[in-house]
Amino acid sequence: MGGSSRVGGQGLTVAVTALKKFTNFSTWFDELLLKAKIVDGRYPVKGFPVYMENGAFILNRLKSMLESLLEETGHKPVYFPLVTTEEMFARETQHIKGFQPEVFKIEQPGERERKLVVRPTSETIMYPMFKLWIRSHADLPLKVHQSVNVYRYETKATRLLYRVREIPWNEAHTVHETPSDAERQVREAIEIYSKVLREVGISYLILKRPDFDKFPGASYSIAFDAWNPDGKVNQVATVHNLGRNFAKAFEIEFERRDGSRGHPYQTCYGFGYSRVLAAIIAQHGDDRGLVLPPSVAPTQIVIIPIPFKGHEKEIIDYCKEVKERLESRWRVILDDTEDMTPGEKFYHWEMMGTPLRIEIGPREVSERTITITRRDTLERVKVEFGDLESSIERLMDELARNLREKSERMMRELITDARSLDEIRKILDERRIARVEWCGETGCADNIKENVGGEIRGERYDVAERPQGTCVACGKPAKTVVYIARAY
Ligand code: PR8
Repeated sequence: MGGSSRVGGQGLTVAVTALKKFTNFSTWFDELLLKAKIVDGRYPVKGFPVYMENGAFILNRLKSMLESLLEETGHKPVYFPLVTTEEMFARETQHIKGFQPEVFKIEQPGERERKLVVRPTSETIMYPMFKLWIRSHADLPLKVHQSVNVYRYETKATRLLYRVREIPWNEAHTVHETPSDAERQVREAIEIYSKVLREVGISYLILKRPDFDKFPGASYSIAFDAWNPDGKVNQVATVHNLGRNFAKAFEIEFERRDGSRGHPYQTCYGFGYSRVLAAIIAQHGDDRGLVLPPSVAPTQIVIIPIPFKGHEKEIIDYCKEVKERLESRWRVILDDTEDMTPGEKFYHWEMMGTPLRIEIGPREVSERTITITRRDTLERVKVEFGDLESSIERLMDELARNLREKSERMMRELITDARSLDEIRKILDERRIARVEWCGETGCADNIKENVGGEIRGERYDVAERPQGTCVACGKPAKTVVYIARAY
């Protein structure tokens, strides 16, 4: 999010917060997932949802958008195995401590004692191979990525898309000569993730997690926390600086330019596809259903003929002509089925979040015009056939920008300053995010967590915010400005 440090939360736009997603998020969200063919949660294994045609389509779009940015910046694609041994998995002490309770294990046939660990993330799977691949500075930087599923036996309540046990993500892992190379890589990763999220209009805070909440084995962790209508932030991606912790545990060594030997510096970062999908639905959707940014919409334009007795053929012919002109650039459907009225079709495609709807009746045919309705504002505009492409392009851009700006506004409005635990509690109860000053002590963080039902998510990474006063919990001089929210 941009560099604002205003005191927000002076009352959310009333018209906006009257939306169903703000008053009854779970029901709204769950109904929409099924109706819009995103995901079906009725599969009989908990935490393993079934992605339906539109959900799978959007995941694939996110994947190709992210992967092309990763590959443009020199990340090579790899595919590592799903499993490792318990011995390898236990190499890095903090890492095993963090993940032990969450791993799925496979008992090897005939060898009851030895089990295979199913990846909850791939550090312990990739790094033994990095040890073999890296010899000297000439092999660095090493930058690889893969889009795969990882598996975590989540102990917190599972939730469709937000907290699943089969997690579709992209993970990238890098190795560098110097600490400043690793720092630079952290910034590059943040930039890549920001670009993809901008493409889909998602707003978030980039937060440096407090030490007690960093990734197991990392030196520090940066997270993207997206706002959600129910007030629980949605961590859509994280970037971790691993320092040399894993390099030491996995004995990765290289020969430096001056001939000496040492351990390299590592980073890793993950982008949760299903959580980004959840954020797209939750941040942009409205009472009529999905509102999809053009970059990921399975259907970007739907053409709906408005039948008129005696003009059927010319209307359909004109619809086809329009479709032909558009389909080389956009994903277009001509909905000429006869089992639904135009009104029912409008309702259906609004539910599906299709960015633009074109209606064609006898008037459009005779005038050679096109009537276009935007999904986000439901505004209708009439354009000339000759201006078709440029008008569509402009409307798509405006729609994408409007979604992004509306979401950014909401992010700013949700942040509210608090000066006491009571104030924090009140802010969280109103489904907002509290900004407070904190002394940095874990005791105070625990105190806050116990008393307000939300947790310290961290301090801003992209904006320097200096504390002016005292810790919200103990009253001693504050060391940092942090954000507190409930989370998925
Ligand atoms: C790492 N190692 O593992 P991370 N449901 C949905 N999405 C999830 C879930 C879940 N249960 N758990 C995590 N994610 C590092 C970085 C390699 C890659 C998504 O980091 O544990 C979240 O968006 O922070 C999370 O930010 C991301 O995976 C990375 O997971």
